[in-house]
Amino acid sequence: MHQMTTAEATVAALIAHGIDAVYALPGTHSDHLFDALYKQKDQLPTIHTRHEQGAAYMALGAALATAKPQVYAVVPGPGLLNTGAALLTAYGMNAPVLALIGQIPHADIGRGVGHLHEIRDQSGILARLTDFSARVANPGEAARLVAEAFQAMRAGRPGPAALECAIDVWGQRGDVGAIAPLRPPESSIDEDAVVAAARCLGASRRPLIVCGGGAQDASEEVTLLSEMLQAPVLGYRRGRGVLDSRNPLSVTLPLGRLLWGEADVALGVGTRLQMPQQAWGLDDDLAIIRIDADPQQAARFREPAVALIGDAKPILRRLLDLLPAHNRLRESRKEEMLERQARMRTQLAKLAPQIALLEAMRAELPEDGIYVDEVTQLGFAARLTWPVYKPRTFLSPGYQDNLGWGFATALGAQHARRDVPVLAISGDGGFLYTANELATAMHHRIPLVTVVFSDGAFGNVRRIQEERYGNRLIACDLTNPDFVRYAESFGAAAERAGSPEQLRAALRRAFANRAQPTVIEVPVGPMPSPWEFIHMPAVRN
Ligand SMILES: Cc1ncc(C[n+]2csc(CCOP(=O)(O)OP(=O)(O)O)c2C)c(N)n1
Ligand SMILES: [Mg+2]
Repeated sequence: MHQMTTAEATVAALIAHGIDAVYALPGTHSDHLFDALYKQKDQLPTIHTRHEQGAAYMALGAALATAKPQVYAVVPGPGLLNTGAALLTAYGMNAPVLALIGQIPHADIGRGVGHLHEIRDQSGILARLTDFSARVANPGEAARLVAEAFQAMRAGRPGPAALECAIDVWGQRGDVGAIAPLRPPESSIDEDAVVAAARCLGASRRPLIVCGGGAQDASEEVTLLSEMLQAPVLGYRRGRGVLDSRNPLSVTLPLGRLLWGEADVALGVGTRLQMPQQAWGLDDDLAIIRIDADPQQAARFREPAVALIGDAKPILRRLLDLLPAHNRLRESRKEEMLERQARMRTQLAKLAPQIALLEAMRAELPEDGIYVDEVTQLGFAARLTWPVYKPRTFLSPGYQDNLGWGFATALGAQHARRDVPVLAISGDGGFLYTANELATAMHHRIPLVTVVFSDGAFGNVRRIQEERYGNRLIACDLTNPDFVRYAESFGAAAERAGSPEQLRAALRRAFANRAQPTVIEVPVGPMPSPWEFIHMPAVRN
């Protein structure tokens, strides 16, 4: 037993769980916590931002880039709500982000007295936003609750967790027992189900593998399985990079949809399988096998032929052991897939302006460099055409498609992964959501490279108004700052690039500069619509 404050015990528990940074914005409700962080600042640096959303997005980006849990700390009420979109996105992306949130004095919680930053039912709000949340009520339970939060972030379907603590409780001193992680829960593999999956896949004539974010740490296994089955692997936003894009069996939309239409067995790995099942259709000629950490998810649209519940990697390992005994002889689909990919590229060439800029960026971002996506014309096209060579190098916001997430998320990715370059792309609309965090990039010397495509509009919204609403344009034109001068005013490196060639040259300079963040503005015009390649009609029914 040690005598410690709640805050000291919490910080010691974070360190015991391997946390090496806390993304944070202080305030009076967390003064004791920040004092405890001060005392451990060599082991556990605090990275402060200029807005709470920046702290939460940075934790999210760090979690996505490292596959490890990350932590942010903010004041209650407005501080918490300022992190709301990031916490929601972390939930949607199953990202292990721990939110440490302040609270008003313990004795007044729930009384509606009007304390600074008081918010009605904060614990109820946290419980809606996460699958695990708790209030730390004394120093003795801090370490245990931190350990439970970390366990919950990894058990079953991963995701964020939240701990709140009252302003007076952070500073309370008391006896603190063991500060250590809990053992991960035992997981077992349903052997009968794996045999059934091996039989079904082994007998299939046209298998398809669909990957989501839950497959990111099973790249090797998916690659081997795809080879064994000669099965194409579809990844769209979160599943990109599980199978290297240079592999002819690696597909995105819209080729994936055609393959869905032809498949007799589809294996979903760590994916909601929402678009294929809801938009592309289901029929009795398609057997679905699911590998998912969440049993409810696996059966959401239709009871699958086989459900394998648990972590994808060990389940796929077992499947790879069993499959050879059941697998039919298969001819290589390499030539067929190369030919179909080439044909699809001709169709996608409709997106030529986006593709030329994306190719320029891909040519300069090293193979293991991390691309962080945004809800922009370039982003929509990147999801279809950007070649991804390694898992966790294509960070896209999943079904929240949360405009403005990108820059601060990329900042977190670059902070946590100093060893590789990180490239954030953004429209002029999305960038200004968190562009203030350029100050954070300067202060903490984070050499993120950002490309801002400025068309003076919420271009996506504008095109929809033009094409579908008789050109009645509303709330879509933007008055921009001079992005180069704006970035320079923070001390960042900045330049303007007027063509794909100029963008390449600017990026080469930017990636060579590890001392500073860089912003490159690329003025662009209206771009062709990507929707025919994304919102596609059913191919089965
Ligand atoms: C949080 C959030 N708010 C609003 C939207 C709706 N939305 C989707 S794209 C878009 C415009 C994006 O503009 P910009 O970043 O400039 O990219 P562009 O379309 O011009 O390439 C908007 C407002 C969204 N996806 N997320
Ligand atoms: Mg724009």
